[in-house]
Amino acid sequence: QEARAAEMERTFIAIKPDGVQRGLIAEIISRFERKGFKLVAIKIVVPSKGFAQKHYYDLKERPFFNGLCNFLSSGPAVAMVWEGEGVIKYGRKLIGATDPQKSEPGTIRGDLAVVVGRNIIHGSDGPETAKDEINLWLKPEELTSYSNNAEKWIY
Ligand code: FUP
Repeated sequence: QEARAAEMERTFIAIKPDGVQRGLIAEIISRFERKGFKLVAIKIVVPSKGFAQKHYYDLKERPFFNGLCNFLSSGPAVAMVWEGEGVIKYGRKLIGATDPQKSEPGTIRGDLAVVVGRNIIHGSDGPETAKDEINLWLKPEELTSYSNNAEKWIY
């Protein structure tokens, strides 16, 4: 059990300021939790503009970059690390397509958001970005590793 937990995949998930202001924290956490993924880190932070620019560095040439960084730094966000088999890819599935007009019903963005500039949640798009984003948002001591009773039924 311990050995398995140690090698389990992790992803970075953030509830953006719009999700927090709209009271969707519990709704979003609930979807990951009910699926069978495990929350191993969580905190609420107001990202600075500079921090938002670091987070979205890969998009720095895009026309919406400045607005996007202003938005991410406009209020409290919830930074989380979720753990589980396939959590990076399946987490993206739970979240849905970037543009909520194109996200399927049943997904977080499909059910809860309307426009791309206010799409309420972020999720790492691959193993490398997951590692980078976890390191950017969280200190090593903020990450936990634990077993729970559910996982012997999930796996
Ligand atoms: P995603 O990984 O689904 O969050 O999508 P991207 O990394 O491509 O985009 C990051 C954020 O930029 C999106 F969440 C919203 C914003 N964005 C826009 O505002 N306009 C666009 O055309 C594309 C993305």
